[in-house]
Amino acid sequence: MTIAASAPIPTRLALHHKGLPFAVHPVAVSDKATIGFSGQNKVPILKHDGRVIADSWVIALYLEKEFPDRPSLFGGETGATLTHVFNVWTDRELVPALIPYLMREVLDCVNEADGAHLRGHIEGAMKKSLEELTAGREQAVLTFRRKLQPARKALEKTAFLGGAAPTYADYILFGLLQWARVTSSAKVLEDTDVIASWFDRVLGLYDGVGRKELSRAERMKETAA
Ligand SMILES: N[C@@H](CCC(=O)N[C@@H](CS)C(=O)NCC(=O)O)C(=O)O
Repeated sequence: MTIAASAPIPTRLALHHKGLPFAVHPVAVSDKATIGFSGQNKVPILKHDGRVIADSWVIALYLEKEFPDRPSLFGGETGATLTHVFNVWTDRELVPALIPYLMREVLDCVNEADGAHLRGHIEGAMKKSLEELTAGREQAVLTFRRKLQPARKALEKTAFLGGAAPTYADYILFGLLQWARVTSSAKVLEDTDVIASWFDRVLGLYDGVGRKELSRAERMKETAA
């Protein structure tokens, strides 16, 4: 099983959850030739048994169907339906809320071609220039934290969004916050936030695969040393 990805965090955690071996092939966001075989232009893309599956949500459904005897990603059909709602909510509400806060630093982490590609993509989607988006970043992070309130309420009661153990919903939200951790040294969550404790728990899952990915601050420290 292989995945082509630049930031395929929920997909990677889903594969660990299922206990499946896999290899990751990183692809630059502007490099559309390499992923042309998939018939679309985004990552992650999963290759398994001669099949090619794109879109993280479609991949999660595929893994659940193909590997029903492995730990469930959703906890049944009702769980799958609710997780889909959570996935759409995260994509439509949380991602655009976080982008103004992070985008300037995200662009620092990529090469010129990817930077130009991402800038065009984000400015088109958000209908604002990067400079306008960045000007509102301090307000944006407050809005983002407020939007996390449903997850915060749930995590006051349970260790994971999935309950006592993690499910795919945890990986969806973790993916967004891990993207922030890796690309930005800005503080997305307050230390006392119950979501910060949950995030730390998810960083430690599967022998700490999340934690092994260096944060922006850790990378900067290594470069300075
Ligand atoms: N809904 C899709 C979104 C995929 C997506 O936006 N992927 C980003 C990287 S995380 C990408 O490939 N961006 C390249 C581009 O937009 O050209 C999914 O969850 O897989």
